[in-house]
Amino acid sequence: MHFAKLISLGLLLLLGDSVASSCRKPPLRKEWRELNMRERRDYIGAVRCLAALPAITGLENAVTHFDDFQATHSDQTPYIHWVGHFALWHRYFLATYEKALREKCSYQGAQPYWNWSLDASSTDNSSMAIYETDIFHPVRGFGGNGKYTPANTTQNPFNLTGRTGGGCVEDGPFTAPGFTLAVGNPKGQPDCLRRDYIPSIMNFFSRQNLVDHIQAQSDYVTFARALENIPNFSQPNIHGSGHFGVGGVLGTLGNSALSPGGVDPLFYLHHGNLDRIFWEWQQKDLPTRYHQVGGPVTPLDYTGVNVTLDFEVNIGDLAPNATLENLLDTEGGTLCYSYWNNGKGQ
Ligand SMILES: [Cu+2]
Repeated sequence: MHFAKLISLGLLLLLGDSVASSCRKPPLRKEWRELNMRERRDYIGAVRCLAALPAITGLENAVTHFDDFQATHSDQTPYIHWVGHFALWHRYFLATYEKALREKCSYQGAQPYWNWSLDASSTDNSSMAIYETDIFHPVRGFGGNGKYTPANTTQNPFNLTGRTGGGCVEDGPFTAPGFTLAVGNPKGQPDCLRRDYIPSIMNFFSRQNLVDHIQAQSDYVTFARALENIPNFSQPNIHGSGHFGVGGVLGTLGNSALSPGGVDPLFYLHHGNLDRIFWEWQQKDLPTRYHQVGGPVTPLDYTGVNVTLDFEVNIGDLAPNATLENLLDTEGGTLCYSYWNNGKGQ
């Protein structure tokens, strides 16, 4: 009697568990500096592996599977920024990249993020300290800046000042010719990864007070709008921090030909932090924030049609379309990851 009861209880538990979610043991994302040296090596090795696999999408100029992701982002760029689905499109894109690293390149860990607010100077916009952390270390991170290269007005349409680089990244794991980017360049002439640090943007756009302001928003629509702010360099927006603070004008992340930035391997750590900020905001009221979206379907059209829970995002051949509702829960089955120590770090 007792035994039979135990068995049926066990069956019920098993059943309940499998119905509740198909996401078991979600990879736990950490800040880059929380990874030990072996974990960092594994992650960088997996990115290099992705960049050695052949392209599968057939998108223009894509040669490697790493290019596939860059080409998908470039293709979709006109539809996925300053819209209600900005955060969820990028969440899906990033999770698909994480999945590719794990499934195609035997990576065992989670997608790391770069919490730039930890390093931004709160008083000195010209401080270079943010670039002197392990993120940009040649061995413990992703390598550093390119050599200073002048830019003309066509290349610098926003007339950004304070550029410090623009040439090929010279050290670390992503230098040419071992690592090159085919998308956005003439066929058969892949370019090196370039960086063009602009410290004033990096420090000004990454500060914790901006993140606090965004996370204090009471609903999805105001949160999403605060997250992107306006496409104007006179006002800080945290999305612009990594893009233009690292990519500047001639760098891969800031390159306006690949608007709003090509895909430096650091793109995924920068967007990882935006997703962590979004995830943390969701945790404050999960019952509501697992089921709430809004904001414009068309970029910057704040009085027009809003996205709804059944709105589908598309990342081309990288993964099937997904509804926004399915992307709100990072452990709901369509997605399966979470954040280590509630995204709070050590
Ligand atoms: Cu984007």
